[in-house]
Amino acid sequence: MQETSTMNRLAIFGGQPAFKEPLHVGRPNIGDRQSFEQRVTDILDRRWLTNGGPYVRELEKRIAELIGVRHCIAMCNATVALEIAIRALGMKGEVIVPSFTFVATAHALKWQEITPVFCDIDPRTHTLDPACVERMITPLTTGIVGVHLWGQTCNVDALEDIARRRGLKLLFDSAHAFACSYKGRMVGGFGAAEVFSFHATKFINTLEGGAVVTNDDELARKIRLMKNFGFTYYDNVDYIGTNGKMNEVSAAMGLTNLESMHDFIASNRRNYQQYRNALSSLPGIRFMTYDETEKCNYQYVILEIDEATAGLSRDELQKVLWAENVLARRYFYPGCHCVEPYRSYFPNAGLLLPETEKLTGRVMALPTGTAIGPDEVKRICEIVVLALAHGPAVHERLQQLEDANTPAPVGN
Ligand code: T4K
Repeated sequence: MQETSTMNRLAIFGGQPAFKEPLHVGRPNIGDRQSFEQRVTDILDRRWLTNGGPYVRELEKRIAELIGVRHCIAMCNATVALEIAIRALGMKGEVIVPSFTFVATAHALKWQEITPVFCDIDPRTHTLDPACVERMITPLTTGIVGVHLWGQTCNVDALEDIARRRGLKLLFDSAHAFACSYKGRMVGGFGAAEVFSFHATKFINTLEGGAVVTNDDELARKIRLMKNFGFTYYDNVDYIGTNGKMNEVSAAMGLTNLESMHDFIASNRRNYQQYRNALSSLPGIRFMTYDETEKCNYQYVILEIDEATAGLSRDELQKVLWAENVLARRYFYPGCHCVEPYRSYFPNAGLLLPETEKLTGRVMALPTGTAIGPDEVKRICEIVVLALAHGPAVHERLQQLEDANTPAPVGN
């Protein structure tokens, strides 16, 4: 009896939603406002707003020092940074890439008529499975784009070995892995180049932004030209280029946020540990864990829900959470191979992607970041525990709601 009344507190049974305001995955981390405002004032006073201004140059220098690379080229976002890096590396034909990533990774290739060849992942790390990469290589393959998803690094050694042996260019989409390390070295120094995202939702944001980092002097020179229309000097264009420049206000935000980087990591790590303590031993739940000897930004809290053991599917659990105003996300459902234009190009790609297909039905990202505190995490965990403890009743209730045509809202 008492059990049922507790269960009835869930919003899907008519209880008050746990939160008045929605809790998002991806609320921006924001550093010291006064420092940011001071920098914006400086920008306005200087009237130097973009085109390689002093804050952009300072940000590039700070990032290169932090990562330990020779070059950092700041850009307007990571998608354009990927496009430019791919082009500067001379990738063409086919490039091997995971399907289990944000669609921008695949689009950056297809945008320039390169075929993304989707490769399966290691279910433990959610990153490219090197054995699958090797099997996907054809005479048309020119490169590999690995993605360090959730700050979980790829098997860099194995991918570098394949790239060397097979004469392929290796680029990393490191959008999620700023301030993370692999074997004690900072992400950013691997492959031919790596690309960071500084989008609002990322660990360090520049509002919108991204960067290419590399130790290759010639590649860096090319990328610098390409992101500025190919200009080598006033009136002199030496190269085909585009506009990939970062502006000064974005750089000011980046510099401000970098100053709070350790506080952001501390908040993220505290949330991560709290979620992990409360949820990781639940039957049917697998919690994404990280090598504690490496650096990690803990920007994502990732669960996998095995319906057979948990008693609820990922989508059911997400509906329960959305009804409580906890907007957990199904990143990256349904996988790039299942969205256009790739679905039409490769209708049977799923047959070669069994781990990706399994994971896209199970994975869920929970709200974290500096906008979320221990009270919120505690309440979210209580909801998950309660829902899973009453799997059959929750399942039945969701079915009733659906039959009554009032499904709880759901998004990715
Ligand atoms: N490679 C990978 C592996 C990536 O994950 C991404 C981007 C890229 C490449 C490309 O990087 P960029 O070109 O964007 O630099 C979001 C972001 O838009 C996207 O940047 C990010 N990955 C992806 C993982 O997440 P959506 O479609 O989920 O965005 P949206 O609008 O639903 O935002 C997520 C949540 O964040 C919202 O529910 C609310 C919250 N939010 C968002 C913004 C923009 C805020 O609270 N404040 C904000 O200002 O893609």
